[in-house]
Amino acid sequence: MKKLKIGITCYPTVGGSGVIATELGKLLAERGHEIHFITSSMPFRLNRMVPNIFFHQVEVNSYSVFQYAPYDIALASKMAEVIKKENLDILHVHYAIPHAVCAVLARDMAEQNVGIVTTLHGTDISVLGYDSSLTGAIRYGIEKSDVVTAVSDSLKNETYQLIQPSQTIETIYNFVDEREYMPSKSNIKSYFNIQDDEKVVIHVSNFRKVKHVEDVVSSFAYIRKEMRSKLLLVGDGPEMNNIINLVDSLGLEKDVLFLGKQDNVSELYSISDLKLLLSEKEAFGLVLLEAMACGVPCIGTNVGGIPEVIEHGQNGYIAPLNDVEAVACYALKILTNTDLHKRMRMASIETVSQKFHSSIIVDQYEKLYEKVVRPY
Ligand code: GMT
Repeated sequence: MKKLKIGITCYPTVGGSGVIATELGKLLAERGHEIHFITSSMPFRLNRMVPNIFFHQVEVNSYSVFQYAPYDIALASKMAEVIKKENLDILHVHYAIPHAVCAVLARDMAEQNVGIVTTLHGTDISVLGYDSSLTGAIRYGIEKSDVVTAVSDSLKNETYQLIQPSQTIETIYNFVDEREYMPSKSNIKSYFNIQDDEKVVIHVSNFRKVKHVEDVVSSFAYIRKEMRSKLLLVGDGPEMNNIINLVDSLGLEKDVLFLGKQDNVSELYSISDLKLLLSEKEAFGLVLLEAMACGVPCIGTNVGGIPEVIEHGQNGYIAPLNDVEAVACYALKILTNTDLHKRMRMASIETVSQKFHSSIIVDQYEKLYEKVVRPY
């Protein structure tokens, strides 16, 4: 296809939507497109020099007349500047609010025919969509975009129900870079003093309330009663204190390892036997895909897009929300049966390569771009 000039906006700090936006930009650049990140800081996954990738920083100044610094206006102005200066074909924004609305404003300001692609990631609908002060703006951003995608069918349907836009939404699933997330034999169990005969359960998140990390710990308490095992908790966030208290009150201090934020999560997956994601809201669950790509079967809740990633009984299990006993039961089934674990491990790797392979997903985005590139 024709090589395009594509602007990408996302929240550049830690978070699944920023990861997807950045990884997509990197893969598109490898395919020869020119990528312009327009963000408030360098996206954290843009940690090495990549040809064809440029970074335009949005500077938000604070003046005493403003009660709040005007990020949205600064972003729209920067987008308009980049659209004109670089002659962008496409502006692909991740997360509806305020990015889709800023893109529409920027297109007007630049008076240029740039195509706008908006990708919905989850909380932009499942949390902000319930705020009546924002629904009108979300609907506007969606309807004025040329193309809108959602990261799962579940999020697409929730958007139709909640926002009721007169715009078609296409599901394009998330992906991982298979060169980074793959099964590996590296054995770093000894770094954490984990014995070879101990099973390792892992949870990775931003420790927000919606992630129900307390359910992960409670399920692990059941597992720990039945077998020698360790729980790795990776990440940090507002619920951390409550989780530390829960671990103490259950007497699990020796068996729960708090690892904080980590860059090389794939190494941690290489020593993990099982992943738990027990959220009450989850549009997709990118961390599931990362684990599965490394050959780690997952148990997740019957929520949002999780059942589109975990095939119950094939590459893991789906449990009802809040049902920690059911989670523990499924976990013990996987951890005590070597054949089942092996089968689920292989199925996990296959799911990632058949249904979510980065080349399939990037092809889908390229097709959409082709559809919306406007003649000048
Ligand atoms: O999970 C979070 O709280 C972060 C959030 C984000 O905006 O980065 O993640 C959302 O987007 C990810 C990438 O598409 C999805 O994998 C997550 O499921 C989604 N989070 C929620 O829906 C809660």
